Amino acid sequence: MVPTTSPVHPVDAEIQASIAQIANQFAIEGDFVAGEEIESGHINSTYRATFETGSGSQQRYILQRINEKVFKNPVAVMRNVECVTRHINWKVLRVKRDLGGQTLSLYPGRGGKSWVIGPGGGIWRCYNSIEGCATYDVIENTRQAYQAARAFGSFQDLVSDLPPSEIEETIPDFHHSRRRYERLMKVADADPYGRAGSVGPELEFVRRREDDVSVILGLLDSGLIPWRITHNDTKINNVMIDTETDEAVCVIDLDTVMPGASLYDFGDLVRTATSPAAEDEKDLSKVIMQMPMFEALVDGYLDAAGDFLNESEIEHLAFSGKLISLETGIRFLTDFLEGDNYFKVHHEGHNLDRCRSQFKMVAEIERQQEAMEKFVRKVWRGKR
Ligand code: GN1
Ligand code: MG
Repeated sequence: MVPTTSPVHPVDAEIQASIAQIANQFAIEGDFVAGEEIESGHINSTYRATFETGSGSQQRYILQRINEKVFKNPVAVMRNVECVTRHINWKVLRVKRDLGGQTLSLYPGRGGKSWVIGPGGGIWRCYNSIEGCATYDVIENTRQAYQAARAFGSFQDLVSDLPPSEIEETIPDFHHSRRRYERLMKVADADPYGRAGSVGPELEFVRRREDDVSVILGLLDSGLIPWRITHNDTKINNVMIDTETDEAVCVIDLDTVMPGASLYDFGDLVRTATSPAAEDEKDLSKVIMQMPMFEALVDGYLDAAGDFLNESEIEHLAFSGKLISLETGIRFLTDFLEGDNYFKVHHEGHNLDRCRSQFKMVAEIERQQEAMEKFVRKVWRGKR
């Protein structure tokens, strides 16, 4: 069976010492006890540090190193994250009056910033650890799907009144699927690692769907759907879920919060939450778009975001799952052809495995798109 929650690993003495050294630069109380690695995400490196206070109680913290190959301006990323976490904390307290929930907060670092420089260089930050929760790489039931989608819908609502001028575009054209398409075709022609010969069917799969990559961009350009502040990386392991109640407690990974389309966020949920298989599953018969999971996503998302989405956004919810699966597959394939520079890989051909499972998801959605759209219309009518 596919393990569902993201794994946590012990680390050796040298890494323990580095974690301690970094943690001790943040304004956290007590003494360092232990550190461990949290294996989650393809970009940043994440550790958890446990501290003991004078009274003997233990407190955990999340330390994260920003990947500077991906985020060329990590200080701008930190400015965005500061702005978003402060705004959410403010809004949850003052507007929503929801004092019981857990939200992400940054701890101040030595030197007056919200980040510090680690022993080997690099920008590190420290967050509170959201307790009693786990992140899931594969979702277990429809309640989790409903909860996750509602949490991301609420997140879009929470950041909806952030002034766009406060948020920098930390990765330009992040969801510009047309440019992602063009870059793939260019690298396939140049073929710097001699790998293009092995991916003919995958390239053909993408070419046949060329028109799809311009659909959401066209809606944005024509004003049919609005630019919003969006999360942009709503894969299912970017929401903390209470391990007892399955309630979604807190949205994490705020590095790509930028202006975008609401559909990017919903689409990535469809890509990652409707299949019982891992993102890199090699047995493609296991990669399936499960209708009950999709239905739970629609219910959860519209319960939180139904009031502010417009008709055109609603009409494209099912399509958004297809587009983001296609776009993510294109990105994995591009990285494979470019020599695996962007996403962390754990074996040869890893990006190609990931690409193939994304394309299987595209095909699954195409097969069921009509039924998916019908379900969305039904829920939408019920809400108006
Ligand atoms: C990366 O960091 P992580 O694993 O949450 C990537 C996303 C992709 C995702 C694919 C900054 O997200 O865009 O959809 O991998 N993040 C960045 O699993 O590129
Ligand atoms: Mg991320």
